[in-house]
Amino acid sequence: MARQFAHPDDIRTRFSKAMSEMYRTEVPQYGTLMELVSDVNEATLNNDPALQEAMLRNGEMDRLRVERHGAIRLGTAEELFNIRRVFAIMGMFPVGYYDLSVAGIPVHSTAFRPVDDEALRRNPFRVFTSLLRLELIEDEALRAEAAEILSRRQIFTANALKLVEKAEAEGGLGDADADEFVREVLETFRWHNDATVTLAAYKRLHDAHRLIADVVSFKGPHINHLTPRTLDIDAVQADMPKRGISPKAVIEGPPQRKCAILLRQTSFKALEEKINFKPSDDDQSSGTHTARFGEIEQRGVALTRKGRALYDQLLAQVRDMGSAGSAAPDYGSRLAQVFEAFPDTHEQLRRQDLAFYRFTLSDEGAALAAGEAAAAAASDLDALIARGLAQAEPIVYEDFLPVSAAGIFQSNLGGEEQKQYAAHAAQQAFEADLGARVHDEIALYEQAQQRSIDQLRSALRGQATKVAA
Ligand code: OOG
Ligand code: NI
Repeated sequence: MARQFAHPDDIRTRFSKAMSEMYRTEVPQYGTLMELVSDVNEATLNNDPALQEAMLRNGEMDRLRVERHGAIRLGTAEELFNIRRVFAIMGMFPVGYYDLSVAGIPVHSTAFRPVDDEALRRNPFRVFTSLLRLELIEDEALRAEAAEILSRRQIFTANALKLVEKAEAEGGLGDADADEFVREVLETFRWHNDATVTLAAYKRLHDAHRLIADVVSFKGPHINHLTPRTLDIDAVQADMPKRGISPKAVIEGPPQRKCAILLRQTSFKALEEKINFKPSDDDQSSGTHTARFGEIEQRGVALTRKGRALYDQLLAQVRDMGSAGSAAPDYGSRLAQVFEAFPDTHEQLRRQDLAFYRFTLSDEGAALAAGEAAAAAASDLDALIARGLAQAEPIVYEDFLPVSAAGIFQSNLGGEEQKQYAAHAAQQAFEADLGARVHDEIALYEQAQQRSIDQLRSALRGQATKVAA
């Protein structure tokens, strides 16, 4: 007889809830932000019945309340390998490869998240996970010192690793084990005021790059932010100061539009932490470190490869104009102006193959008589939509954007930090460390869209063969 296992989606929800509770006690501004986002979301839905209806229809309303992402930065290949095993138990898999070295940040990253429709609908919790690239530290002695410090730490509790092995061997975790797993894994993400290095060592690492100090000096990869999803990022950004939060000046990503695309994000510095460094004879042992910050995001429709290419091209154009000096209009105006070239109705986005949609039968479509259903099953999607027999719902973008992520990293690292690293993506090396290939995010959206088309056609064929009552 099959054993009863806790469902991975359920373990993920328990974990994401535990993480949110922990972060709320560690970073009080996170609690304030959650209240603001929830107020703005409620007001947005009340003012926009069509949005409310669409979200109810898509099953998006339930997930909105629990939706958030976090981020961690790891130090070694072994840590990355094991975090993949941990996340797999919660139904989270590596999606996408992000090379942040192009933006002067010595990491490369993936996002662990659910991949299938149902799991995403239940709880799309994601963790943006970066791996430090020690090979980008120029100073050989410092590189060796960092590697040596990292090799001595164990970021998982012995119990967490034991439960991972058990889950892998048996195919899942029972309910009590799942609870224990959540408690044990939470320890990996916890903040520690005690550094594992002396203040002098911290300073050396910090001088090489702030991020290197953040990864190497502590016992574990503390969760550095937890981001709720808002339905109106401009409203939240505007209201933040009223609640004592000061966001970075610029919202990353596309401009405000009628049809939201991809992802818009903004962040704020949350805390300067007091740190107890390892005592040493010639240095004091107390100091500070800024690790944790806050962030909000608004998600829009996922783009096809063609749509994404257009997005990247327009964003590059905005940035190039900026380097034209003081004659150039400010960033917000440039962004709005350049993005006028990006179609802004769902009809155009769909017909020009710029964005992904989930196709469903309308009530009229579902009520077609057998003969008409047979004809409808064979006709093309545009025709079905034009006749009101089917509708196209935007597929939400579930991933991240490298240029935006770089902006978020930069803002909490202190802004000015800009080391020049030669751009070099190393996806194969990353995957070797991870012990798995990362999913191609665009292929996942393509498949989701295709599944919906297949389901729609097969529903119509089913209707066609129904004997009239
Ligand atoms: C991750 C920054 C990237 C996002 O939402 O783009 C990120 C980090 O600072 O570790 O979280
Ligand atoms: Ni983030």
